[in-house]
Amino acid sequence: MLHFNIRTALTSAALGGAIAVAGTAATAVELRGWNIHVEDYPVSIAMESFAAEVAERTNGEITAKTFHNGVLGSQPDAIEQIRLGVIDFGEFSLGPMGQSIPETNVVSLPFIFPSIPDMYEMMDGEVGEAIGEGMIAKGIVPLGWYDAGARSFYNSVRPINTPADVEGLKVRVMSNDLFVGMVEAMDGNATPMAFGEVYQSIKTGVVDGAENNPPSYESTNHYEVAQFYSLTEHLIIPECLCMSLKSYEKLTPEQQEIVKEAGHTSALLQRELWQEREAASMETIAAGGTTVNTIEDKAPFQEAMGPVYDKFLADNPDLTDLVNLIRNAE
Ligand code: BDP
Repeated sequence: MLHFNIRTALTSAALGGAIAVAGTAATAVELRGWNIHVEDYPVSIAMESFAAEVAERTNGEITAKTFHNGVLGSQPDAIEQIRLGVIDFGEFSLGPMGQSIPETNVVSLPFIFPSIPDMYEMMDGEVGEAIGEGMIAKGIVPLGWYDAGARSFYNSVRPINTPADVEGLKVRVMSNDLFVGMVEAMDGNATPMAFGEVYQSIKTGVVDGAENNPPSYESTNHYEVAQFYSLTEHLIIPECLCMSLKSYEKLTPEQQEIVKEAGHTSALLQRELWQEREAASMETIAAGGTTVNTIEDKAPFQEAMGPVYDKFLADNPDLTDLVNLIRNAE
């Protein structure tokens, strides 16, 4: 199953359809969507296809307009706004969600997924269900899990081959204490910062670098200012096309079904587009003069993450089973 079984979780959240149905059937609804990426990014194209399917299948009763390029605000702010229903839908990394939805943090633990295919499989199964329930409890309904590949470090100072190479580097991280801990575990200096500020901050030396997947490193032009890209692949964080529970509840059951199905289809498209863009981004990066290095032995990085796991499990004992479910998966 590609996407989370929303019906089960919604029933257990005692929402039912009753409140939603009353009076909304014939009203035209215009949904506002948040997206941080540029318009030709795989996420953005998939969001447009989601909107097109929804409009077509509801005969224009629901239209969905996506605001690309982060014009509706930073990701941490947008996560709060979608919970409040100020924004109706959006595409989020589960990374910054961890500050308000603890369950999402399990996929922000460094090296938790052995590979990207494993991530897909687990997000499409029990792990995705558990995380989705946590999200719904906080007012966000997942419609489809999107791919964001693996994140690696880049900086303007030196290639990273071992955790010791991170020592002393000023590294921008997404807004989540887990990522601060991750960089500090290698004696780097972590700076949480909005995505949109990173280019200028690297350029002016406020930070030495950051970490991200190839399409984001490329589409933001970070590769022009931080020319060492070291393929640590330390984070495989899935992303989510999601809807505000408040907005979702205003739809009729039929409309909810359409929105879920369109979310599912858009995720299939996004995953395909992602593969293509990742390859294209690596080519652009290489042509732009970046020095890319692979990491022969990732074990020292994985070992360095011991304290990050210890702290996380000590702070969130109730998530131990979920962490183990991922770690022990065959
Ligand atoms: C990208 C994610 C985006 C994040 C960004 C970041 O797709 O949602 O905002 O990384 O590093 O890969 O902030």
